Amino acid sequence: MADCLFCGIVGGEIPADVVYRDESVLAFRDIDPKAPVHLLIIPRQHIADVTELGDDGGATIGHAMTVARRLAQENGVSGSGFRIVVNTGPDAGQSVHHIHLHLLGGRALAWPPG
Ligand code: DGP
Repeated sequence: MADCLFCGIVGGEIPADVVYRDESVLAFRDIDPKAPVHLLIIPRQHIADVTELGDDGGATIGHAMTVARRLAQENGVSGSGFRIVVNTGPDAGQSVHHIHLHLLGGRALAWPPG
């Protein structure tokens, strides 16, 4: 989608530190990390947020979750623990309207989040 930052990363027009890619998802390091490990996992397809997920959207997100599990292992946080966050809409502070999983780990994470 035009004017979508993460579509620009998918298309290669915007540089990113990509750590994983396959036919349906891409994962890259967050530009403003909130934890020692802070990765974003996104579908290649433009979906704005969870409210825009279609009936078949669960498969894409399920796959993204599997990729997150693998990246948690590869980044050494699988045993210590990690958090997967999907901010949705204004009250959650979503700033990029292309659905993404945050994978956060490498430090103790407070609960509840702010
Ligand atoms: P959210 O607030 O949930 O929509 O998260 C958006 C995240 O995207 C935020 O943690 C910062 C990250 N981000 C914003 N712009 C860029 C960028 O150009 N490159 C990368 N790698 N991350 C970005």
